[in-house]
Amino acid sequence: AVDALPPNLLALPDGFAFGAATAAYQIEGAASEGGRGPSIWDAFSHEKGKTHDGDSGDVADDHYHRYPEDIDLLAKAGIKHYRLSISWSRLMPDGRTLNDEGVAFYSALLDLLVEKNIEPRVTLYHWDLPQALEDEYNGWLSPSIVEDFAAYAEKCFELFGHHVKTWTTFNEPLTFVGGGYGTGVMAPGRCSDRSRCIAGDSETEPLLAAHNVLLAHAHAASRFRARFSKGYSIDMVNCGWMAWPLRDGSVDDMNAASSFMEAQWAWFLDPLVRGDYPPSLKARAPALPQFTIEEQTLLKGSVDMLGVNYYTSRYVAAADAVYPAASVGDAAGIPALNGEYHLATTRSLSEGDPRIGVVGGSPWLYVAPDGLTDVLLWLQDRYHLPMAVTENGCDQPSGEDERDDVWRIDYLRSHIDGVATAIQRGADVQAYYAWSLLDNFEWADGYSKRFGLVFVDYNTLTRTPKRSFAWYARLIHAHASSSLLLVDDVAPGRD
Ligand code: GBH
Repeated sequence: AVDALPPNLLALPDGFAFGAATAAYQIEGAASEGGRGPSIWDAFSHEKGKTHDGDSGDVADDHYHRYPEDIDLLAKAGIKHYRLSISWSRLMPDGRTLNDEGVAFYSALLDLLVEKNIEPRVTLYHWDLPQALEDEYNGWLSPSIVEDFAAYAEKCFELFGHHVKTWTTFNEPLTFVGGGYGTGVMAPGRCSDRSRCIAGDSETEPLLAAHNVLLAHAHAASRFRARFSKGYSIDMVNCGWMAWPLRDGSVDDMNAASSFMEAQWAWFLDPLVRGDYPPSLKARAPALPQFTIEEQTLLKGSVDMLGVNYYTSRYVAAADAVYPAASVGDAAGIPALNGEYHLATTRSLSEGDPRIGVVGGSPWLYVAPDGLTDVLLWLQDRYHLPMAVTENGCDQPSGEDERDDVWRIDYLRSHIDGVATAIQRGADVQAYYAWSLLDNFEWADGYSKRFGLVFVDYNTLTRTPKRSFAWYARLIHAHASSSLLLVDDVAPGRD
């Protein structure tokens, strides 16, 4: 049945947390209200030709004004865990000076969540750097960012630490350094291609930005630990695909796949857990900056758990493999890390053969739930830390009914089942957050892609729960009461 719950649902331990996630710039709107300063995403989205139809987050879901309604939606679904991000330039319009209205907004939001018995998990940086810091010293490219970020983080800990126990410094550095400095398709839009970008060097800047992100994390985490201990945790959210060797039994492809996994995940996680970049990356990218001994000490062990965003997977072949041209691609648009492998969405050499999975509404999003299981096991094996799936979700192919979104239900069901399988095989996964609570501003794709459990009409800003919302509510209830049977019969809208 289309509304069936994940067969493995009850294999998820008691206390396993089901939540939903959002990010500030994607939902808040009110871009010039409440004393908010501009961020690099305001500047980027207002630049001609950077986003689909020139869309921006000026209004987005108007969550800034409608947050009580959105929190009510969480409460209605029985969602007890909510991942949100703070807009740095709303809290500190110039990156340093506290804005009382910004403090009041996040205090009210967090108060209401706690009042409704919903546990917030807060991300400090989901890509919206105060423009003032970009103007002053080129943001993440300058070592000056490290102290500014640490001071911002510390202020958030001080202001909101009584309500928030679980903190994330950064969301997906791989994505924002790749998009921001490699391909230039995300803010601040720097790259080497002068037909698209007025400044930048795609070879070196992603590596430098990532280096400063890691140092900023390490300093923020050390201040966090000076302030909090038991019951509190700090992490970074990383993302990537599972890379499976394309040709069964090919040692070259196995090496290519493992080197690809290290380029995506270990680029950030090796420094955070072990104190330094993975050797494979150092060998491949001579421009990779180096950490001093003191920096390595500060970095090592600076996360209490791992946040994992997962959407899709790829087959990976060695650079000399013969592959269908249509399936070639690179990962995050970071040339220094590419070139030694090819990515494919099919194992076959002939066009029209089955792909890794069906493709969703976004051309990169092939449905591969086994990839989630394998990513979690790969991370467990390498890092031995508790994990949370901090984002997982999809947009539906065009032509599918957006409110009767059985395609999305299918995606979520298979991936939650994939998490259960990973746990059964030894991964320590404690939470799962669906991306996203609401349809929202999907970065360069603007409002053309919808990932929400709740439909947002962008003319009226009316929220309408989709079928997947009711399904997720039922799943949470079934898991909490440890019974698939209990609620399977009362599903709304089943045929
Ligand atoms: C997440 O990134 C983000 O954290 C979240 O804000 C966003 O809304 C969500 O995904 C849905 O997209 O076109 O081949 O160059 C997911 C990782 C990395 C996926 C960049 C899309 C572009 C691939 N994203 N990627 S490609």
